[in-house]
Amino acid sequence: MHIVHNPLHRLHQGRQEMFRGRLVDCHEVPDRLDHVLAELQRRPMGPLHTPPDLSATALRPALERIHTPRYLDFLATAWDEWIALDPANATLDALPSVWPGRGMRSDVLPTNFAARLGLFGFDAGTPLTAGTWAAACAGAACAIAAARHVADTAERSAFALSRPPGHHAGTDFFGGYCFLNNAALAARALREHGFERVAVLDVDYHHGNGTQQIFEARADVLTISIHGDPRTEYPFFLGHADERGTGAGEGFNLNLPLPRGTGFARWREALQTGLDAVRSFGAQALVVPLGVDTFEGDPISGFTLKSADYLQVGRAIASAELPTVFVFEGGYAVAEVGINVVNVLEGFAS
Ligand code: SP5
Ligand code: ZN
Repeated sequence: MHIVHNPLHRLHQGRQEMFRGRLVDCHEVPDRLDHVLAELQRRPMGPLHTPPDLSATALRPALERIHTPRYLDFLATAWDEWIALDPANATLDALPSVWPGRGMRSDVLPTNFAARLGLFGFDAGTPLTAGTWAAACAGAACAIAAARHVADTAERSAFALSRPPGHHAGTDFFGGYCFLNNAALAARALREHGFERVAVLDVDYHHGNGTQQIFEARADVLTISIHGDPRTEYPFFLGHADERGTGAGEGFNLNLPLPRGTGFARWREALQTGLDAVRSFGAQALVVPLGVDTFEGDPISGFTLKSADYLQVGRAIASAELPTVFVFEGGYAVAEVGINVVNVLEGFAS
């Protein structure tokens, strides 16, 4: 398997996120990725690569295929604007605290920075830091490089080991620890490199709301997400079973919400339902936003998968027999995240 990792990921290092009226330490920490790298050194799945050009400038045309220019412009300059407000802000992260609620406007771009932060960000749990933009661009470059490798070579699988994660980020919003939608960028790259129909099968604990929003009106990308029921689980406001896509995309989104407490037997059935949909759709390539926050020990999630189960997850995904791009997403039991991710890859390769 071709593995592309983000050497700049540590530049994104949030300090705190809002939880129940307090700022608590961030769950999405750089050590997560380094645990996966360490496990890949113990159990190599293939050579490690880094994309030759990680710069925002090189990436901009590819990013604009998924994200809006005004959103990208905001992200690119946000940190400079934040410290221009007050030099003391250099030791703080930027978190939104005001949002355009229903009946208010998001078409007019405010001059005020806090207002723009809330216009583009949908939660107070996703700190924007000094290195966020550079890290997110490099991570997106990894996802695109992984997709191109699968499209351009005989090797049929790749893993983009990048952070920050991406599946909560939409065309023009960040949230859920995500800024650029790496999996959507990979799907788009596959579409542009010869695959007419691409499926995204999101196995992260949380609904992939950004990916759904990006592709909801399209028939060429089938989006599927298996996740905690949004009635009780983040991101709460999308991910219900009755969301089937819109317009030309009607019938090309499948949500498989499961109750908090769901174990592997039931989760595995949902995965099979997803894989059946991938097959009926006639997908020619597959993108798997790979979160392992379905793990029993995850501090912010509610499913009970065990480490050994992830070998079976990998095997089941391989049964689709498709060119496959895995993209790293969530998983916050830091000590086990490497074992769980590499178990999926090993099960897939076996
Ligand atoms: C990519 C991904 O998995 N994003 C998940 C974002 C979840 N954000 C909200 C989590 C709030 C949980 N806070 C629990 C704190 C317990 N100490
Ligand atoms: Zn998640």
